[in-house]
Amino acid sequence: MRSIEELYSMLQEAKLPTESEVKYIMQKAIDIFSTEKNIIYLSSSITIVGDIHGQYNDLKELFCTGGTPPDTNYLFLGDYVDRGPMSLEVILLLTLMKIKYPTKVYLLRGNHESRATNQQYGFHLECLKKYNQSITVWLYINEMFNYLPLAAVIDNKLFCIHGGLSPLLQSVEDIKNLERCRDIPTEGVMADLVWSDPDVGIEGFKLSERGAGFIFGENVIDKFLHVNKFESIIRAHQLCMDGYSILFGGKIITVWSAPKYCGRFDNCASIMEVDENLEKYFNIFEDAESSANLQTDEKKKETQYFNPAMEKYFQ
Ligand SMILES: [Mn+2]
Repeated sequence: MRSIEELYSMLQEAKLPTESEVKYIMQKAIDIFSTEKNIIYLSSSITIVGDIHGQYNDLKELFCTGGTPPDTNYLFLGDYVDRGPMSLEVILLLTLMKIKYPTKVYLLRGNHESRATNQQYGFHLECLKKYNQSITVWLYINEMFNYLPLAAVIDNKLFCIHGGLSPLLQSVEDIKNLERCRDIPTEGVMADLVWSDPDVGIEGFKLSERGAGFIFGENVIDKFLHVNKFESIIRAHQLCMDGYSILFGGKIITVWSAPKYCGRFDNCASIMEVDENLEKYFNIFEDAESSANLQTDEKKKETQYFNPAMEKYFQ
């Protein structure tokens, strides 16, 4: 059995551990996630990352852009697996990063960190293919997913989740009481947190066309922010062509971190840096392939400062 240090170095080069090493990694991760509550309370400065979806090479590009822990604090908003070709490498690298730097790296659960979902959208097949038709690795990793926390709060002001709000959710206290260490149910607060989406032009909640969760309007967001004394909701879960989207004057922000999503979209990706004053900066990055084609000196790491007055240009 190799050490965590050795396994971490291997994953930097996309080399996969053995089945029993995956079991060992997941057990260590479960030990750490078990000590975290349903909502984790964090402090700025911190960099927030949206969906990755198995795009390992682009994740490496993300770390080139945003720095690596322990120099940068990270909060990942979920959806590490499915769709892309290297879900195993992504989730193993991030899990090892969590084990190595448990107070510098935080991982939330997305709707794809669920057996029912990742059996359908690529992760299950990838595990079988890379582990000689054995289902064991897929089972170990899904067991770990059951321990991922559901939400984070930064400086008591920014409420962070994968998806969105729930009609059954009044206060954050309702999240604290959830029995989270299980697969994501098809309905209820836990499901809605990872499945829901904000929408313009609607009032209240409507059932989502995704088949789980809800879409919700500005009045829902206003009420939730007011009741819980938060400034903004930071979430992922929806593809943004610019890498991020800002709705309702910044009351809800979507961060998307999978460039050229699935190889089918020509979208940018971003990570959102939150500084000590809760100022937000979107660090835009390209997919690994496009980035490699650029000469280093012309490589442009674009940072955009979030100014609510410019919201209309961003949508
Ligand atoms: Mn999602």
